[in-house]
Amino acid sequence: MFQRYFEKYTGFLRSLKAVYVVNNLFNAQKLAPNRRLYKQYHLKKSIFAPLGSRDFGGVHHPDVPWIDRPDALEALVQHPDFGSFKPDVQEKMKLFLQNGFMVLEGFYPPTDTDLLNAEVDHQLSSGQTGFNYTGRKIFNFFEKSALANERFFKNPELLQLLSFLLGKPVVPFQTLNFTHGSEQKAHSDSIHMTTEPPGYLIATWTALEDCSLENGPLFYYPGSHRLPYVTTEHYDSGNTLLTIGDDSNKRYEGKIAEVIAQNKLEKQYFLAKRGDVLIWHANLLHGGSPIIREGATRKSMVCHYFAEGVLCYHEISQRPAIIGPKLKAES
Ligand SMILES: O=C(O)CCC(=O)C(=O)O
Repeated sequence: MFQRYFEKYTGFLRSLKAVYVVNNLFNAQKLAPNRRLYKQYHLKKSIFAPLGSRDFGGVHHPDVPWIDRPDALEALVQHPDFGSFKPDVQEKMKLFLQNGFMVLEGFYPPTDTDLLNAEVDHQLSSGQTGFNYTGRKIFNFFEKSALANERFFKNPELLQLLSFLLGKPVVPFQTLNFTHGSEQKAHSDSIHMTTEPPGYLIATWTALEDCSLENGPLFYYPGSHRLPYVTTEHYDSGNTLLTIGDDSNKRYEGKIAEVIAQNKLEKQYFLAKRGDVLIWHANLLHGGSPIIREGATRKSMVCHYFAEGVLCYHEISQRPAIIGPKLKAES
């Protein structure tokens, strides 16, 4: 109930770390597995307290995801399960190491995307679902739609591929549905969904209608996933002991704009066809382009997955991620 209200709330309370601590206490059971992880990562603090990259003192656990290691390509082709993927997917995985993303063209047939669009429209118009505080995102639609949950979020073929890429089983964490482009500035998901060790997040972006340069397509910077992770330690977040800096996210986006300019990164647009699925690396810089044609829709769905057994938190809002048992893969 509180959670539902807070999803839409944009005011001052969002900046108070104490509010998240209270929410953590309400979710004590879901946070309990973190006790073991805090010990493992030598974190000497309560599992209910705020949590951020600063707590790790700049020293990361040596478990680097296998796709980010220098010998990744060799390890990939020699992996005993590599041969179980179709040849075209194998080639895409090799490019994933280099680019930080891959596209599965026409992964979903039009019947699936039509059904999901109809469910989103129906639930929006009947008030069963709505946009969160951003005004653009329908948060965790999978909780209200068996189709979104089973066919899209927990699609067995995707779960297998994502788990293979991360080298650990994935834990489905959250979904975001869009009816219009996000127009979100370039960012890496790792600032919003962070892991220790870093890099144990992966995401899918599914086109539920065709994209063009006019309806705010997704964009990304190939290869940017190899740059160092940017955390609140790398820009002036405005965070204090008790509060999250008011415009921490805006300042972060400013920092990322600098990183893009310094590294002369080249932007590419994802002019997706309905049913295409893009998979991106935790640290790939990406965002949503401006909507050129006023009112143009751009229906899409984003799914985020953590790896099992790592510590998950939210670096911008400095709090542990709450991963409910019902969010876990059913298998
Ligand atoms: O779909 C978009 O426009 C961007 C989505 C995005 O950046 C995200 O979910 O992290």
